[in-house]
Amino acid sequence: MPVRHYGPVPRRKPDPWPIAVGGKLADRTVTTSVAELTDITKTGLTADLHCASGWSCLDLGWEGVPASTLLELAPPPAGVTDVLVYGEYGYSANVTLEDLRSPQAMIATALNGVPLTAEHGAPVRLVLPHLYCWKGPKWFRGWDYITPDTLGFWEARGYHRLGNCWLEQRQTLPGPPKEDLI
Ligand SMILES: Nc1nc2c(c(=O)[nH]1)N[C@H]1C(S)=C(S)[C@@H](COP(=O)(O)O)O[C@H]1N2
Ligand SMILES: [Mo]
Repeated sequence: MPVRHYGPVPRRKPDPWPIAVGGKLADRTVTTSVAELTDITKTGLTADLHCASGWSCLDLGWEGVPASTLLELAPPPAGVTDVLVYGEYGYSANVTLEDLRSPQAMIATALNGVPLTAEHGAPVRLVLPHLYCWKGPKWFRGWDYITPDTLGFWEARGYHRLGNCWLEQRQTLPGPPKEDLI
């Protein structure tokens, strides 16, 4: 499995690893930790991981907590349709609430029977199998409730707002007209 990310692998792994859900549309910020979440529920998931640059890893065995558990702890304010999910050091991706509510959306702590390694996102990463995996931060730190015009790290640089891999939503820009291609 390739290792792919922007920036450094975090050197410190505080225990408890804090997770915060809030943002300016929320009336309060809910803080929790990986340990607290795994105490509530634990689940497994077999899913593929698709990178927008063209590779996929099939049938990965994830273990962790359904994203719905965190959504229940910190419910979205009325009328909110989008979140900005965060990783350590400010990495972010915008995701629709509908995508985050997917039954396969998971906050994963282990892969193929062993805890995540540092370079694959220890202690926790967000897994959204139907979206390109830039939408799933490694070293996951929570999310903010946002308006749909707020973009994440790659989305602000031209990557797709939705990023559904089955629809091949990689770039937002339309690209050159066909007659310009040689
Ligand atoms: N925090 C963080 N998470 C990230 C990224 C990143 O740059 N920072 N890159 C994403 C991209 S583009 C990919 S392909 C996957 C790679 O996961 P892997 O290194 O475990 O294969 O992590 C995703 N999660
Ligand atoms: Mo990627």
